[in-house]
Amino acid sequence: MRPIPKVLLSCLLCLLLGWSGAAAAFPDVEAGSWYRDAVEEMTASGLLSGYPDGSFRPGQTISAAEFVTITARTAGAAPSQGQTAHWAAGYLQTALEKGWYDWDELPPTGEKFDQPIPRQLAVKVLMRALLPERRGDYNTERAKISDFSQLDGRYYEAVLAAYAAGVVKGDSSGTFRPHSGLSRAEACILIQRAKQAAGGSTAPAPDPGTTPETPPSPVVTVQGGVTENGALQVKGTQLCNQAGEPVVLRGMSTHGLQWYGSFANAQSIRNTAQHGANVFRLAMYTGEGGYLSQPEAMKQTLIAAADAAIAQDLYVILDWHILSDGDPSAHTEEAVAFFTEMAKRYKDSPAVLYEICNEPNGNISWSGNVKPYAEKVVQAIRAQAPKAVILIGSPTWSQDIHQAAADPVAGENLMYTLHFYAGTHGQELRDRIDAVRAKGLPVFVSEWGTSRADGSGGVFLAESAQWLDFLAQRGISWCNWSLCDKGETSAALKPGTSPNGVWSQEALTQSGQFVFSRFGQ
Ligand code: IDC
Repeated sequence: MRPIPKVLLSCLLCLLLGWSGAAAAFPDVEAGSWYRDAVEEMTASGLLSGYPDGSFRPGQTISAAEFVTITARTAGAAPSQGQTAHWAAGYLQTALEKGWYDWDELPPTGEKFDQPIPRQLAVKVLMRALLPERRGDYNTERAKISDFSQLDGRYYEAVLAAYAAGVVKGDSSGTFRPHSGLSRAEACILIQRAKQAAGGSTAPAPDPGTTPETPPSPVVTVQGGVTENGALQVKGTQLCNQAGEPVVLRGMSTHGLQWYGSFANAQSIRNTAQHGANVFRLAMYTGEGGYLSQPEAMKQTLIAAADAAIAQDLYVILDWHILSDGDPSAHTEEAVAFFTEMAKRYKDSPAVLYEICNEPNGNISWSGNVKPYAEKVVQAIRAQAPKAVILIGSPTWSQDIHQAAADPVAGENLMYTLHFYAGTHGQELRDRIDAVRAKGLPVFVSEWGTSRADGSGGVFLAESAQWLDFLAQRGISWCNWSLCDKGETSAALKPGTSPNGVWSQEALTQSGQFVFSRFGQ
């Protein structure tokens, strides 16, 4: 394609986006129409204008380039150096750099710039640009959207927030039509509503986290990796960094290393880190063909993965994944030997956390089996790594944290794991978390899934979001089950995904898209 001459280009920009700042009376914007006020106000403030022939074309579908540019200007953002000669490349580059959308949604190479922007993407861009702190209560907002199931997981948060903020209002049938385009008139209304909800200011939108527009969550946490946070410690019920600031870890758990160890390789870990995770959990099954039947091989897989995670600046959890072997005290000796060796090996690394019993279950009790086991293993780890954070499970697949709260293990930097699956567990377990924290028990969600407890069914994204909002409010860390390509809904990767390549959004399952989009929140 021949490049457009610069003069013509700036002319086009003026006309389309109204750099003259003059309010135009558009013949095709009828008096009394539902969008007229919005169009007039935005034209008057110089954010928008019409076409060279004087028309506004309210019914025309807005392109991605137009929508993002107007949003960026409304947010007071400046254009950066674009990667192509497209008239909007500069603003789109800024939007990309600010994380208002991801590379694959609107590649900077420009092939989607002039296509209609899907409504779900438009809302994401708008909310991130103008109302980055807003969240929507899933129960209230989801009820307003009759075609909620059509939404892609990665847009879920933004759309709920947009409904909550009144930026999007359902039509009479309650549909949102996430994959359809927006007319220019509709876009104008949405942008104006977001601008008003943000306080009407056209000043640059604040960076999320520095000057939030809504009151901060009860716990303000830092993220970041090991270099930034150093050795972890537990203060009260809160996980903190070396400096004593509340910290939150969010990331993935592997599936069983004996089956899906390939997804614990350096490339898979790098992929996960690049999506914003700061922790990686290594699920080393003890039973089911795992460590107890092939200790050396499993240990080597685990060590290689732990080292790869550390190389990516991630915290790493060494998980003694008891499951079918429900009583941890049946193998105390093996666990003591294993954790002694690991703690010796990693005693100087601030990155390593020890999870000593994934999910005790069956005919066992806290006081008779789990606590005595935990005391011995904690002591063994402490002999090598006096300060490392240790995660302790509880009966009923790590749900009976109330039993641990009534009779905790003595010592510092100990946390208790709570596991949930969004299709199975809900309010009752959330209430339990609040109850044990009130008693001073620090909680770490070292495993949760978007599926039912059997790893399948769903996915239950609304319920998952409610859980993650709950955890974020309390500064509770989590790892999601699981990073593998098994054909089950809890898996983050579609079957056949290579552990050796970079993963596009298409490689991620519905669960994976949702979970990866929540590492930062
Ligand atoms: C599940 C896996 C599934 C596997 C099964 C048995 O998703 O593919 O066949 O284990 O090994 C847990 C466990 C975790 C379970 C997961 C889902 O910690 O090992 O994985 N789950 O069932 N606790 C609650 C749910």
